[in-house]
Amino acid sequence: MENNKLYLQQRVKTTPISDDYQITGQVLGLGINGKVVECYSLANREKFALKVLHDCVKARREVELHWKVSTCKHIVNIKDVYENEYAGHKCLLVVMECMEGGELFQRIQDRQDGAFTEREAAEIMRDIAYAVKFLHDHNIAHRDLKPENLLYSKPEPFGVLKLTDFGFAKESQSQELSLQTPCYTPYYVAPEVLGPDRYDKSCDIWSLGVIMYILLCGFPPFYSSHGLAISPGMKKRIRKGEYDFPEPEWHHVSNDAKTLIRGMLTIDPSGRLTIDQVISNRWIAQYTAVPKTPLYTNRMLKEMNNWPDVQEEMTRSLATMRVDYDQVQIKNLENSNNPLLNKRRKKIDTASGSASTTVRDPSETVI
Ligand code: I85
Repeated sequence: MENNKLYLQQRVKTTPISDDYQITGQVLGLGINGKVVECYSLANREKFALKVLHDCVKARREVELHWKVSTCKHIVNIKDVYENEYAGHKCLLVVMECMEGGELFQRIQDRQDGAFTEREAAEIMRDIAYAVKFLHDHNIAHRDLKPENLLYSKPEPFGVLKLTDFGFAKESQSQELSLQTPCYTPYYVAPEVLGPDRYDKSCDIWSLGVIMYILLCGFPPFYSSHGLAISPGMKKRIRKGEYDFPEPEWHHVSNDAKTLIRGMLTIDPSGRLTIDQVISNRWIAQYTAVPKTPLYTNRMLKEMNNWPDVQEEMTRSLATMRVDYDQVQIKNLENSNNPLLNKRRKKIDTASGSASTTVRDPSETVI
């Protein structure tokens, strides 16, 4: 943690951003945490996107985590970060590569020449899964994987698909635990102590499942037919994992694709696929062998004039999921009644600081 802070402080510029960039009034997007506007490098007139955040702990965390993973090909790259006073407020100004191709589903909807195919969907899923693997390998859960955070770097037919917005990203506890609590040997660690890490990451896998479902048919797996966003009935269906693959849209979609979706849309987070299992699934790993079955997706997206509702709904269910999973974690840690862990706790209480409760060789620690 200390190292990360140092890393961020070292690279945040405190000089005025106007020394290096010209900020135009053009708004590219509105996030919950800040506005994204267009700017140009004074050095070479190159266009960039600038995200303006209120300088606070949450904003620092967003920038820190985003910066850490911004070397990934499928994650929007951070170019510079400034800490400037702006309109009387301390702000963090994040200069990013400008994604000029717009949002993923807008691009699919705008498609003119022929139908979007299952193979194309598989390639897109592989790209998103790569970004998620990069994050999870760095012990970071994104927790806000949704269509509007998936952008193309250049307009059709070019561009690379990238993930953005780390406003809800969370570093897994596992690494910190190993640094801060060196008193657990692997034998005494209750599974739920290792649990939180998995729950945060499994939230991303659920989202991947929802995105894959929409890619293959153009509508989400859980949707209230009467058009009202998140009804009690829909919430119940999500909790029970009740969705299907309706005809005619799903008729020609491969069983491999449906099986993969089921693995990601599993209610029990501990039974859900991990990102490594997703990446090695043959529909993803061998996407070039996936049939070029034409899909209903672009037609459905065009006809459905309630895309904002779909987005809003996904935003809300992600919020619910983050809250639910956080509660599960707190509960698990406090209520943990594993006999071995209790014994260990007693031992720590009575002999705190003694050599027997300390892992001397850090390589022994698995968490
Ligand atoms: N470029 N969620 C929706 C945008 N380049 N956008 C959002 N959180 C972020 C906006 C609201 C994502 O962190 C967002 C964030 C960062 C970006 C971002 C980053 C880099 C862009 C909130 C564009 C763009 C640029 C030129 C043209 C076009 C889009 O958004 C378009 F094609 F749409 F015309």
